Amino acid sequence: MRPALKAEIDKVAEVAGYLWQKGWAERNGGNITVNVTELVDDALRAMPAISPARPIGQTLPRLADCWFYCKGTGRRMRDLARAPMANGSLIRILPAGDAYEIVADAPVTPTSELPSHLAVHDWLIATGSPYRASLHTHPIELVALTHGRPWLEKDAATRMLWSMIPETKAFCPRGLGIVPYMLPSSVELAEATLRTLADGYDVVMWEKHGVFAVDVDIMDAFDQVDVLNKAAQIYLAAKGMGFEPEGMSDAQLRELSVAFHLPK
Ligand code: 2HA
Ligand code: ZN
Repeated sequence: MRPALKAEIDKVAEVAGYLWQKGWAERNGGNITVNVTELVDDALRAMPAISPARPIGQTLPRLADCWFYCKGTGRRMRDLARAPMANGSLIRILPAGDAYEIVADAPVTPTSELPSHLAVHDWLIATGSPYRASLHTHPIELVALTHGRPWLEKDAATRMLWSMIPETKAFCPRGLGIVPYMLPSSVELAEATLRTLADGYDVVMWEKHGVFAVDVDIMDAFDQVDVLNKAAQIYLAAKGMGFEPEGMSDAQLRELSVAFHLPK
């Protein structure tokens, strides 16, 4: 395997370990897909498939001949951290963009969320985005927040989380998009996620379930979720001490945006 591709998969394994350590990845919770097309060499391209072609369930012509590393369905993040190619696989999308085949290393079936992840990757390509990684995980304090009705109002959680510690706005400058509760793995959830990403968020909160994040690579996607969840922990720590945290002021948040050239 080319060193650049191995390095990218090693990053996925490192992040999978963090997800487990943080308690965000119970059992087989969460999934990861990374578009590795630019990292695949001719030797790998020439390799025969080790699975029959399987339908994606939709046609995504922009993904024709693209390659993805995908966590395996039912696999545990804590196992993927040790053995990424035994708990995930490299797949190739067929030229028609409606089916995929597994190429390496083992015939590990990709995440059950593959259709929604691939729809997001297709949209990222359509918009000319440099983002190549998508992450779904269950960060405890962020999920807890979505059990409080006021935090589900558009940008209410974003405003509060940004105001807990300056790093949050600096490193998650587009904030936290909100998707109301929908059945896991449903087409409706996938479509609502895409709409919310298209609204300009990199991290989307699924009410009472988890987050879906995109970024240039898996480490950056993880970092955005990590800073948001840290802010939620600070909020809850202050509440646990028995008071409502003051939060940074609007003026202080504006000052930060100017100093760091942030988009919002
Ligand atoms: O893949 O977390 O929501 C397991 C999940 C689905
Ligand atoms: Zn989930």
